[in-house]
Amino acid sequence: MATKNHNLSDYNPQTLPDATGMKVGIVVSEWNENITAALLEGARQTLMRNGVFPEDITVQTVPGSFELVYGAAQMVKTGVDAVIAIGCVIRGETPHDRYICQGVTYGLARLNAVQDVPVIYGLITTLDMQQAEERAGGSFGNKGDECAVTAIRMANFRKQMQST
Ligand code: DLZ
Repeated sequence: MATKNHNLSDYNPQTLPDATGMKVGIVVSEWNENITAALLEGARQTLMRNGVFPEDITVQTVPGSFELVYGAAQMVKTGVDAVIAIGCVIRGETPHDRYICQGVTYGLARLNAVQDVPVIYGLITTLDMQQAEERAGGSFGNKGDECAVTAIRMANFRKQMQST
């Protein structure tokens, strides 16, 4: 979570494992596309800045955040080392948004529990568009950067577990 003391784009590159040769799948929701496109770009740039080759990044879009669970479940089967799920749910006039957030959060958590490839939670859940913009390259940084760093760390974690 972004706070006044934690910018989503802050990380120490020297503590990151070598990401050369890592394959990363990114599933992106088309809802609130102005936000999710910025998150995607942040994730792609941070992956490449840390050694992931552009051709090793696979991007697929889904209609809305609720479809991220299905998208990620399919993406993990393609031989990637980590999957990043990117979406943005903004509070509406009804509780509908909360059901979507619950479904996505539970679905992605379950995927992490039952299958082998780490799935990274890139869902922004905000009260309004301004809060989303602040977390998509604005004053709180870019959640896509945080997801890319987490994907590299978790792919490396998996690699280490497999070699023990
Ligand atoms: C229906 C809906 C609503 C109201 N709000 C959002 C949102 O803020 N962010 C988002 O990513 N998707 C939203 N959706 C679409 C659902 O995620 C889903 O695509 C549809 O309910 C169809 O399954």
